[in-house]
Amino acid sequence: MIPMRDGARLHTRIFVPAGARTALPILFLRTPYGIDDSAQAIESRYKELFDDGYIFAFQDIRGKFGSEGDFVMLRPARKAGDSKGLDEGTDAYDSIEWMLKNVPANNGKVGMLGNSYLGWTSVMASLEPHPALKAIAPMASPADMWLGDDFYHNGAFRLSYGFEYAYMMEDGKGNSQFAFDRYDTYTWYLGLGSLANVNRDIFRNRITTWNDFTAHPDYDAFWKRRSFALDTPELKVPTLNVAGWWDQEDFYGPMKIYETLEKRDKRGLNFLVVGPWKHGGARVGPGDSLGAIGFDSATAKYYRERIEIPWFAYHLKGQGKLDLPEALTFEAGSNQWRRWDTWPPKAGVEQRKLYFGADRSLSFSAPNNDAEAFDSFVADPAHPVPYRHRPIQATYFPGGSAWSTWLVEDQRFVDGRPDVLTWESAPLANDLTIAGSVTANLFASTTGSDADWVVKLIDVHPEHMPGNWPMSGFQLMVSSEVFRGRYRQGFDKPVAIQSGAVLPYAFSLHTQNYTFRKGHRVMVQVQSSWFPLIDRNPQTFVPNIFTAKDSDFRPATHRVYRSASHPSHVSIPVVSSPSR
Ligand code: PG9
Repeated sequence: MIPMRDGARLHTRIFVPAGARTALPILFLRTPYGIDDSAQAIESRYKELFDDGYIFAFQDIRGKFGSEGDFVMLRPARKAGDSKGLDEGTDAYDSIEWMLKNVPANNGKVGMLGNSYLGWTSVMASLEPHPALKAIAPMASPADMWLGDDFYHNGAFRLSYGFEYAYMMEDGKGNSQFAFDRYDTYTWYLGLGSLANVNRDIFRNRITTWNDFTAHPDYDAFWKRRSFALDTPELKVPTLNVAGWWDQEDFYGPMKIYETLEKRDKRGLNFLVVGPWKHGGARVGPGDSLGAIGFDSATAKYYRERIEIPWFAYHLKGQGKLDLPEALTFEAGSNQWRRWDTWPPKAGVEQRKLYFGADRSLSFSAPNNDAEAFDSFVADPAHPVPYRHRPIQATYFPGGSAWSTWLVEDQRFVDGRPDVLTWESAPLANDLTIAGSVTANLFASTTGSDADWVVKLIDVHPEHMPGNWPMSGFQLMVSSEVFRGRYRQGFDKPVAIQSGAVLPYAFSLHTQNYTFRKGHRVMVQVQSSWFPLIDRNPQTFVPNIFTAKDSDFRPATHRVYRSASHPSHVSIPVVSSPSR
């Protein structure tokens, strides 16, 4: 029980390798998920590091499991220079101070690491760091819960995750799984009706984070205060940012943290590694495949052995040298690691527009039709498009949920739906490699007064693959995102959409490094629901969707335009120099 400056004591388990012949550095992990399994953890997911010679310290953060004090979801960092405040940074600082004095045979150097919430506690510790904190390797740390991480994306609320995670963390001091009365949560969430029913019938105002969702639907000071970008000081601690292209929870976060720190990195301490991983995928297993997609090599093992071990050995033991480019990305499709001196790359890449065309075609040729051509569909909140195959198990369903690999599911399961629009290219004559920013640029209208727009960039495998029938015609989502229409004039000011008006919606589908192979086709799909990942947009403007009435949810007809004056497209970063 390590005492903090305010007297609260934090439950910590420390493992010192038996018979170590030299003083060792400490690797420190701070978690809200419990530390009872830490002995197994150093024998499994941290084994390579432990075998390389480290003291491991695992700590329950304030208010969780064995630690005293109150848990605050993503406790905001105290203002710079605030010497009285408490946050995850001060708790890390006080713990490091105590460990240096009390843990036998430590070498005075500390590193921090961990996935997601643990990545975030590592990043928080590095803002006003203890001088002994010499390196961190945060994996999939969230950076902004409203713009792009676990709880919302561009204002669209991540219903299943937000509901289940808030309950898990705040129903008690440990972790609780919400007890759904059925296996397919799609029907459960649909039966819930308006989100106003959550507090009325289920949570009864007991779950603080849910109350915060309800009170702060827009991007207000509450969320900005929790955003990483705010007040970030000059980077002092060497930081290896780790992200996964198919991270179903926090991809925005590590990319945003890398980008933000890069602007504050005067000494070249900031690095980026992105692999073909699900959330935390680099931590366990070989990483030679994800779902049905193969990568030809053990990418996660490569990360752990060739990147993470040398990273900490260099910074905490003064061993070896660093052979890291500014950014290292795994290019799925060609299945190669690529080294970049900036991310996104500035040279050798040309931003090209993939236009939606007539007869569901997709090409680099802009439409030249004067008439207002469009494709349309009816979006009915009573029948939202599922985001993954049903049955949709609870997010962390004990014994297995398809949650962790949903981003690589074959999109054919929705391709035929009348409320999913699809445009597809001819088979590619050559490999097409992208590296950098993918952006959606829609011109769209609705008969309602609010609407969500989901855009997916997809690699369609050839239909005839006799050597590999299961992959024939497979539709792999390469980039995707959702945008809640009411925020098109600013995330802090929701405004109604004028019925029938053709309006531009431009939003990022993040960065990607991927090769569409010769013979494959490129596809874009547009739909307006992704349920229950994203809550249903009532399609009738109401000031706060969390308090909408059931009668506000109404079908609407959406149009996506593809004319010379309204050329909807997806912009992709085409690598122009194939001779890498
Ligand atoms: N994605 C998880 C998370 C949720 C909320 C806040 C921070 C992180 C996690 O895996 O820890």
